[in-house]
Amino acid sequence: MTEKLFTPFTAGDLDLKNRVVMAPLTRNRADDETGEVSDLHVTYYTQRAGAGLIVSEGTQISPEGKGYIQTPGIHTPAQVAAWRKVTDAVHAQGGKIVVQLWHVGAVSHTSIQPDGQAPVSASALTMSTKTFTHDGFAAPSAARALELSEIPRVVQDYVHAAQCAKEAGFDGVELHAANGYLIEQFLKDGTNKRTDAYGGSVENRARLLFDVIDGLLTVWDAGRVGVRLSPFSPANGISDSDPLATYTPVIERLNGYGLAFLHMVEGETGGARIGDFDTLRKLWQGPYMANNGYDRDSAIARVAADEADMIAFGRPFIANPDLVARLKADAPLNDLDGDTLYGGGEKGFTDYPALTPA
Ligand code: 8OZ
Repeated sequence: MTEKLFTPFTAGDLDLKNRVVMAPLTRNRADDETGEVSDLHVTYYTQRAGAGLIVSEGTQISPEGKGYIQTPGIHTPAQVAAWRKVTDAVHAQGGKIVVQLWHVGAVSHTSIQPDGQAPVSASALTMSTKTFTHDGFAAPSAARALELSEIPRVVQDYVHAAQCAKEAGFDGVELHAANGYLIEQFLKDGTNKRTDAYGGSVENRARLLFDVIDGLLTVWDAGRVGVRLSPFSPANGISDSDPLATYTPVIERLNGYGLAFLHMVEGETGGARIGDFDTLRKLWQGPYMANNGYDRDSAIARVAADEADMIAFGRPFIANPDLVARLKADAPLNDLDGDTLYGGGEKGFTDYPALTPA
């Protein structure tokens, strides 16, 4: 019997050959100066094209949106040309790939920002987390609050990146609105202390999210735009005093857009499945992509029960390029090498073996 997890699914305008998604995974192997991906990325993503959908690693929309060394961008012609090799190669294997549009906000460091400037956020604050700099792990620098007058420029940076994504041949975009980065710094009340139209009420805190979505929809059809949320995650030291109160109206409003999918981090990335995400899941009427801590059995069961349409796997996809084939066959998985997650070259990136060598 073919489990539903392995059957085709249409997420908005995206026709997927199965419901197993490669989750976005930061690997820090892009050119630090230019933000370009390399031929190694072509190999890495092509090896994983058995996924129904690949969500690229977080990819910054602008120099200001960068928070870690060696992460790729999608805002220059050279970055577009480099990504084009990846998308062409994935498509040649019958895969689909969307780019994750990322602005880190305050999770950055002056040594990574253009001209050594302070990172930007909803409010003046310093995130309690670590970023990776040229000198190793470091606390983020103090961020300044974006001026009201600057917000249209930030939205325009997302629109520009979305246009670049189209030129690079992606099948769509995923807006990274999770894990303590810029959009979440506006959404959650632990980081948003603004007193203007972008702070205070949930409607105001969600204004940037919806401004950005409206901007993306000037470039892409809604059926090619997904959104990633992590309502309950304390990632990067973020907090909200009442996640259900914040995210209930957000999800209700997202329902009206006809988006390709909602990608929900159910709990904390790489950590516990905390929070009442089931309540939020029931509010969502579109394609639902569940993420966090799934294994073969739980993924098969959740999709079979119609509680999720797609399951995004992160770490299993790092160590198993042919994850879908292995899950189908109930074959053993390779172990993950924790020392080669971030930075370096092909070791731990493109050298994990497939069951059947390509
Ligand atoms: C791990 C290391 C650096 C960044 C996220 C983009 O949590 C990330 C990330 C994860 O969404």
